[in-house]
Amino acid sequence: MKRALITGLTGQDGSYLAKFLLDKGYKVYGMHRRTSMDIFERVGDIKNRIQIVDGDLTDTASLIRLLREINPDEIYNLASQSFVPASWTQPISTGNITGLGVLRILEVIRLINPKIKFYQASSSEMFGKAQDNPQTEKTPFHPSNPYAIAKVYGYWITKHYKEAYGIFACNGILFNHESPTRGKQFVTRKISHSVAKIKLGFQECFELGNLNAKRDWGFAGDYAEAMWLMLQQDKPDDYIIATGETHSVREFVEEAFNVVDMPIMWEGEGMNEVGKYNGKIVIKVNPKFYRPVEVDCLLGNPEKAKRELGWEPKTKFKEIARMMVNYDIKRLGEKGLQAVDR
Ligand code: NAP
Ligand code: F7E
Repeated sequence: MKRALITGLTGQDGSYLAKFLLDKGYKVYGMHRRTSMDIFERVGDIKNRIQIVDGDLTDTASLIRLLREINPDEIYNLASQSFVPASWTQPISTGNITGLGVLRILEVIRLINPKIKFYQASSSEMFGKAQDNPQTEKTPFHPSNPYAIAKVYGYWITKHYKEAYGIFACNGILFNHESPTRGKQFVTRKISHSVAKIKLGFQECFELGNLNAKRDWGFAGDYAEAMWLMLQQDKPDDYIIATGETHSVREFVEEAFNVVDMPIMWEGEGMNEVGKYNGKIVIKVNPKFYRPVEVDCLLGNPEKAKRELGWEPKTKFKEIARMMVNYDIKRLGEKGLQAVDR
């Protein structure tokens, strides 16, 4: 039985990957940092089949202990401070977790067992003000926020440990991927949750930032398989994981409202733009949600992953919006606003 250690178990991707690896017959260890509340909602259904272990990417001693105790065959490093706006308000901890955290694990692998295979959750945010369109594995990085800059460090230190010490280390350069369990701060889930609240009469209107930003949005459930495939190849390499389609925040809003049969009309411009349904304002723009530097458009070319890993995205844009809105409607209906709107 192969053993895999996942950092970031409690996050969106951690839960999808844990389920995927359990289905493949792995013994799964999920790293969890101490929190004051129970945060295992995403892994509730598989919690009893996973070994939950304590550790923190900022605490090298905890990583040494874990690698000695578990001696995993594979490590998937999904833990990070992953919310871009928080990387401006907490730039140093973002650099420490998202950037230096990668080095800590790699160094512990090198010292304890350099045969452990390592997956690093790299990000399309590294392309930032993108130099090519679509972006490929050869596109130069131009990161535009402290999160992306920390990810660039993580990317290069992963490559360096492969080149310098022969560690089987891969970067998955994943474009945005969403799901019903996406954090509610991220734009797609903020929209699906708000649309559900409006549809059920809990709320009248919600606010967004830049409606024109474009992202290549895929489904997190499809992307977990790509992470695993990278570590099953003969040689370690880096891969773009994307859908090859880009859509604006505005399109996601329209699609989410279409799911509940509430077609939106846009009126006005810039900060004064509003979205209306049946003459009533349901969306406003608030400059509070604008970023000091925006990444305007990301679009990935997943050809290499298709060719070499045999991986392809299965879930289309409209299906993702439908899945998310329907999930939020069901959850709000069953649990009520107070239970879910924390
Ligand atoms: P997420 O939902 O924000 O989950 C992040 C995870 O990291 C959580 O389990 C969190 O624990 C954990 N974590 C944060 N700081 C930690 C620390 N100091 N020590 C140990 N664990 C820590 O992120 P996600 O969407 O699943 O993304 C997974 C990874 O892929 C992240 O590295 C992200 O940057 C990267 N990525 C994501 C996307 C995307 O579109 N989702 C795209 C490209 C790359 P708590 O639950 O305790 O906070
Ligand atoms: O923003 C715009 C915002 O926060 C997407 C992380 O998983 O993917 C994610 O980073 C876009 C941006 O994700 C609001 O300005 C408009 O252009 O959902 P997001 P992100 O910043 O793209 C990458 C690949 C990662 O690696 C990250 O870890 O939407 N936007 N209005 C808004 N965004 C938010 N959050 N809230 C708004 O109200």
